Amino acid sequence: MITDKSKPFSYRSDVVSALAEEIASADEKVVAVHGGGSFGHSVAKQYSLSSSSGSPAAVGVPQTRNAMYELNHLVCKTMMEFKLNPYPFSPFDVLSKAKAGAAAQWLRGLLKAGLIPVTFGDVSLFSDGFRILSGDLIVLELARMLKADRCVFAMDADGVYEESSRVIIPELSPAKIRKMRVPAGEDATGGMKTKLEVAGKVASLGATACFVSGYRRNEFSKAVRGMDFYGTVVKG
Ligand code: IP8
Repeated sequence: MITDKSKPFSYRSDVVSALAEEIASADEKVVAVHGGGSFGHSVAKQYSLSSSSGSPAAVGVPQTRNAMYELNHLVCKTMMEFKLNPYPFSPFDVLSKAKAGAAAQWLRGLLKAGLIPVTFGDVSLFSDGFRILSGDLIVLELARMLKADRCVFAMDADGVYEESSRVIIPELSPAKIRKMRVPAGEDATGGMKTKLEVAGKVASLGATACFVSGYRRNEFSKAVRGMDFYGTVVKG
């Protein structure tokens, strides 16, 4: 949604600007996570890097990582235009901290200082080789470590809908999500399937997960502020 997936390396500054403006006026403590879009995913695809199995060779790893840093740089620049104070960090800065408590303290310190920690889906070395780590899984870790009240998934649909009717489902539970059959989609990291699994787990932690269109800034704003919005809410 923050990129045009049909064109490699096409950043949608207008979309990010609108969302940044809404975050700036929301007066909430926010940690932002963005995905790969037509930056990371197009490169990962080119080199057959995936989240489900490790690639023993590092071919395509620098290119994929560089694409993510490029996108992150653009996102942070846009945020700064709206007087937000982004603090970009690699997800591994947090995941590699020995104890979740230390990572949470570090993030809380950044938030207290008025910064918006911004991180992204990444590529890294796992026990079986190089894998893509989805931004959605990072959201889950962050929600757990910060005991987040809510996680807002801004996306290119109005919410979660039934494939047959295309009617938005206003509310879901972790149990309902477990019963749903969702295709993984085109992305290297499982697209909507991963998002829903993460939302179910987030809700089981006691937080609310919100699926809202990233193109509807007013609805996004309401979701960020914890108000009713047009989209899908997942509660435990
Ligand atoms: O779009 C993927 O993150 P996602 C990151 O959140 C890369 O799944 C490197 C493609």
